[in-house]
Formats: sequence, structure tokens, C-alpha cells
Amino acid sequence: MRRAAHRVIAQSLLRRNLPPPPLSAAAASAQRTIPTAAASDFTASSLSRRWLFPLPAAPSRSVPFGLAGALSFSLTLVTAAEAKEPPAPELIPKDVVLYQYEACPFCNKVKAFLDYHDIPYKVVEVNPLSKKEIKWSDYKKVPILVVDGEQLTESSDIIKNLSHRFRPENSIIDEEEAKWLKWVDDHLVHTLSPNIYRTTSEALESFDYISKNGNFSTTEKFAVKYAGAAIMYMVSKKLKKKYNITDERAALYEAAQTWTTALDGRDFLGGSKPNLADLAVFGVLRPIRYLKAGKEMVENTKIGEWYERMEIAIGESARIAA
Ligand SMILES: N[C@@H](CCC(=O)N[C@@H](CS)C(=O)NCC(=O)O)C(=O)O
Repeated sequence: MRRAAHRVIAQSLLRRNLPPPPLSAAAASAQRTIPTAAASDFTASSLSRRWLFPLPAAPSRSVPFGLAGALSFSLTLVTAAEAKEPPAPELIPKDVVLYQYEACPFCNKVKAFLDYHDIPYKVVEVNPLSKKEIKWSDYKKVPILVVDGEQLTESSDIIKNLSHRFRPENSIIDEEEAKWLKWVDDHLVHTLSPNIYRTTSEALESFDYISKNGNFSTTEKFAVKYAGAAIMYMVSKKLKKKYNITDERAALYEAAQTWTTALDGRDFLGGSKPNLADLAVFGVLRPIRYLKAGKEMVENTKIGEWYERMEIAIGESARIAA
């Protein structure tokens, strides 16, 4: 019954403009913040580490008309608002800053937590080449989350830490949740790059997004798009070998099926509400969802319904201006 309601709400949501798709906000911010880079900086190693995960814009949604539209509109708003789990007001931190790459799956995992719990946060887009924005830190990767002056690193540790701080009554991680959190880091993330850079055209699709949304001069845009796509196409073949993947799409579909099987008929792994594993899976899939690989994953597996429920549960981004 609840699943059916979710489906109706998901479908109605997908037909309209509210709430704004999280990816659109992400795209806008990427446009402002992806840094300029010299063409000579596009080495295989820097690209392979830094631009594995482009974040394309979600498809545009049309606005429906009539009474049915109005009814489902209010139902959507109520359900999306109720689905969030904000912390008790006294627990909300004064200042949360996320140092990130917009398209990084680990950063999106942290954002999924913050958005779902409605914890306002600022974003500092890190220049992947100079990393000057995180010069102050000894840690040289993203995400870095600074909560009221305290630095947190490692995406899974960050969301566990946040869960402990912001939902203390609900922060014990059960065995199942822990198992799937680990599965995201040990398995799921490794299926992504081989898929989004699988063919030259898919690599170009990915880098088209990066070059269009980055803060690049016209020449640099061109260099990023074509050099990046060529390098990552080759790197993705190495990653395939490294992680023993023979057919990258099959590996992605299998991972998606494994996840939906783990749901075992529940709306979320957490039951009626997402738990940390739901947020982690959603976060790392979000950057690829509207690329060819992500679309085919949804078409060829049953993960789409859960993904839609997650989009609704997470709702609008809690990001605020830096
Ligand atoms: N285990 C870390 C992985 C973080 C990570 O590898 N981030 C990538 C970006 S997707 C990175 O910063 N790579 C180093 C670089 O850009 O030089 C986590 O879960 O946070």
C-alpha cells in the first residue's frame, strides 16, 4: 500500500518542477565553481583520480495541469517534507562546510545525508588540480566536512559520525546496515568508472558535462572534454582489469539487482525510512543516474523504484550559499 503510494507520488513528482531536482542545483553550482585548469595539467593520473564521476543534469520536468495535478502536487509536498528526518533543533550545528568535487560519489554520499536530515551546509568546490582550497588540511582527498570547526574525513566515517551526533536515538548501526555500507565502498563504487567511460561516446558524454559546467576558457573546455574523455576511456579499461570486471554493464546491473534483492520487499533497507546504507547507495549512484550508464541501469534492473523513493525522501537540498 505504502509502496503503491510512493510510486504514485514518485510518478507525479517526475511530471513536475517541484522540488527542484538536486542535480540541477548541483549543476548550477558546478558551473560556478569548477576551477580553471591548464591543458598541460590533464595528465592520466590526475584525471583518473579526480574526474571519475561527472554529474549530469536531471531531465527537465514538465508542469501538469488540472485537479489531479493539484492534488498530487500537495500530496508530493507533504510526503517529501515528512520523509526528511531533521535533527532536534538544539543539535543543529552552526556551521557546516563541505569541501568537495561536485561529481565525486563519496562527496555525494555525504550530501545525501545532509540533505535528507535537512542540515544546512555550505559547499567549497575544490580545484582538483591545485587543491588550494584544502591546503589548510593534511588530508588531500575530498570530501572533507568541517562541522563547527572540526574536520571530518572518509565519507563512510563522516556519515556514521553525523548519524551519531544528529540522531543519537537512532545511531546504532545494525549488522545489515554495516554490511551494505561496506559493500558500497568495496564493490559498488568500482563498477561506476568502467561504465561511464565504457565507450568513447560515453566518455565524451561524461566529459561534455564536466567541460560545460566547469570554469574553463573556451580552449580549456575543449582540452578538458577531449583529453579527459580519451584518458579516462583508457583508464577505465585498467580499472576494469583491476576489479576483475569482464562485462561492465553486467557488473553494474548485477550490483543494482543485488541491492534491490537486499531490500527484500521493503521500501528502503532501513524499512519505512532510509538508513545510512540507503543514503550511501543513493549518493554514489546519483552522479551517474542520468548518464547513459545510469539510464540503462534503471531500464534493465528494478532499482528505479527505490531510486525514485530516495529522490522523494531526500527532497530539496539543504545547501546554503557559502
Ligand atoms: N575513501 C574515501 C575516498 C575519497 C576519494 O577517493 N575521493 C577522490 C575524489 S572522488 C579524491 O579526492 N581523490 C584524490 C584526488 O583528487 O587527488 C572516502 O570515502 O571519502
